[in-house]
Amino acid sequence: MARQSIEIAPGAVYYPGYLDRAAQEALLADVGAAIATAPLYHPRMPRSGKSFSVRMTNCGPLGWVSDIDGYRYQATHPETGAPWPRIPELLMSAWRELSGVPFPPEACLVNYYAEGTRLGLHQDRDENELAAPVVSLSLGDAAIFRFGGTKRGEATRSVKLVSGDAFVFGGASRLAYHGIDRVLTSTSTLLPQGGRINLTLRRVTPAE
Ligand code: MD6
Ligand code: FE
Repeated sequence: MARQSIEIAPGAVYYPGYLDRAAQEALLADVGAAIATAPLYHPRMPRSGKSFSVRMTNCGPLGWVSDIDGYRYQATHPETGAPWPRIPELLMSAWRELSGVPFPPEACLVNYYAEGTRLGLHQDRDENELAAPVVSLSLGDAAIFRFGGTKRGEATRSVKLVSGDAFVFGGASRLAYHGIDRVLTSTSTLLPQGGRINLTLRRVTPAE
């Protein structure tokens, strides 16, 4: 299918409306099943131990976790001790279509934003395969996504991400700072409870 894509910065490509409503519903059902086995929880910040306002879980052989000891990838859920569920096939096919790399992702971080939650400006740099982009998909309420340069303090711009949008962060933008300033409540009917889900697919270990 021909898809609209907008290069926001070198290597940072935005695909508005990547998933149609039926695909969003199918993906939401898969993500709901994953959350039923790997419940959303509030990670804690390194050092301070303060909770993130966003709740998280993961799918895939590895999952990103954060606690008082730091950020890392691990194979099991920090609260249940169980392996993370598989990455849904719809996400694997999005990765094949959008990532531009011939190897599979290993982690899918699931972020859930209830009303009033946000995610501070950060880099995704806990992966050891920076040749692979991070592929992001959004479901539910719209959000204001802030995107900057690879150094803190560089100019930023904002993009409104709505349900079904994809965003690929690779190349010169792989280590760009980004975050979610706010969620625009009641702007989508996809999630019965409201709020926003963001899914980010990552390759964690070196591919070769
Ligand atoms: C979010 N996204 O959209 C947060 N990270 O809720 C991210 O932190 C992110 O969208 C790396 C690459 C793409 C992203
Ligand atoms: Fe990120």
